[in-house]
Amino acid sequence: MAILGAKTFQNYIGGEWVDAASGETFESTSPANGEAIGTFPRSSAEDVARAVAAAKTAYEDWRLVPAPRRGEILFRFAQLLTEQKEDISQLMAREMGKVLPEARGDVQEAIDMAYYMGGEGRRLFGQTTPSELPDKFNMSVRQPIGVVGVITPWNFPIAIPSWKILPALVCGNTVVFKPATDTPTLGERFVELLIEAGVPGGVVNVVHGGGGEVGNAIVIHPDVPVITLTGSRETGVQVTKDAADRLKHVHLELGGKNAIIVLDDADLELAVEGILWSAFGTSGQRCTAASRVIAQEGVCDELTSGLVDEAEKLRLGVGWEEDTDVGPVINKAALEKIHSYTTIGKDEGATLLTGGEVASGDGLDKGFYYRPTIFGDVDPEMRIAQEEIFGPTVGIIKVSDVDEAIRVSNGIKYGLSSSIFTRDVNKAFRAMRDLKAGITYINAGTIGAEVHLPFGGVKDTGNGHREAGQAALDFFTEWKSIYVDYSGRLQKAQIDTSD
Ligand code: UN1
Repeated sequence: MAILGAKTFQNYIGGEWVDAASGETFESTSPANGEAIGTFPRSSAEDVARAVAAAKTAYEDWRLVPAPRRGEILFRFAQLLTEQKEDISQLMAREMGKVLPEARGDVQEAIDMAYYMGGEGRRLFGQTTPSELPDKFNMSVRQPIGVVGVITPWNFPIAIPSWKILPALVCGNTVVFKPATDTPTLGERFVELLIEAGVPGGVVNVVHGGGGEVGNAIVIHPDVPVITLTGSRETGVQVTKDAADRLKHVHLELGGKNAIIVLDDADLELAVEGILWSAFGTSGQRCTAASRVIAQEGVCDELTSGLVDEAEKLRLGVGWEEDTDVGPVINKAALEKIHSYTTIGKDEGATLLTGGEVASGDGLDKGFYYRPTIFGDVDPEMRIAQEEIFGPTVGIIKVSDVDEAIRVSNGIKYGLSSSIFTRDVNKAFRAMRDLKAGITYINAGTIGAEVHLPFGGVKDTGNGHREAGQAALDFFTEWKSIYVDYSGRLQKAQIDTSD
């Protein structure tokens, strides 16, 4: 169903739609059925340089626009997104593959963020505090930093750009945005709506193309002091190294290997539901997806059979059909990687309980579909229990008590999301304290973060920064401390006393 036709799109630089300097292009196709979605400029460092120059010029005016006015543009953006929510969700089901209810959630997350950050236009609070000296006034204010390089993934093609671009803008920064090459149409639509909402030319620029060319050119450009990236650990390490010489501010949201703990006293039905949603929602392609289940021995068998029964009922198909539970994975390379982990798991001695194969028949051969996959008898040290698969694969690990459960949950290099199902409030509070992760859920799965709380993880999931919530403001501004001396004489802090 070609509702789009394969349109040709351009970059948006300094308020103008332009082709790549090279004139080269790439295609976006649907992972659901291979249909052509659009043709995009394959940009290079030259295009990035133009975009950065435009953003740098625009910054000098944008930083002086009163923050409440900047916030009002975000409110208009929220309204436009709301009006176009269904249309964009349909596009997302085609270009990215996720099922419609999740696509609507992705857009809703951006609407929520737009309202939240729009409101920040009238807050962006600093502090006032007494001075140690008489007739002196002290305060701290947030200041914008400059041009922000925004590099986003395909799995939340509207929500994640909103987490980065909207706080950057309300704080007074300008943006050079590189959307993922698997979902460029959605990135483009995001920018179109920002323009319609009233963002002036040059304040947001979009440059399409690959990480090696466009992403890297943004990261190393001397006039981009701030980089925010959601991607793989490997890319995060490389970006950190490339940005180090210029001491850039780098925000990273990287991998996860999130676990759901189910204790003997848990509500099993609820746990099964939470695991299915967290493991197979978005075909497992969330940083927050659950790819490990840590089950206490008293419930492990019952939980396992419940999970396998329910997983086998999930319907695979194109995301835009309302009765589809699980859509495709993003591309052929992802499908191959996911399947390679099935082989690895079998070779390591885990028991394949269901799935473990590329799905075919009923038109599924036209896209990239993988059967929801569950491994039993998983050892915490196996590769399938340690490495991020980013697909619909989950391994069940049996443990004897809550201490072992927490130890196993923490026994990975990542630390994004975590979860425990228990009716024992003491154990729940221990988990809240001891799970080494940026997010902990009690009696819910590992996915479903809300925009007004900090989002991110510990250990190899990031570098200490958070996005969303008030934490986002800390990344997209610099603090300035201001001292106003109205005594009319030179007063020396730490040296003069007030008597
Ligand atoms: C991601 O996969 O990088 O909490 C983001 C969640 C969503 C966002 C996931 N709100 O699962």
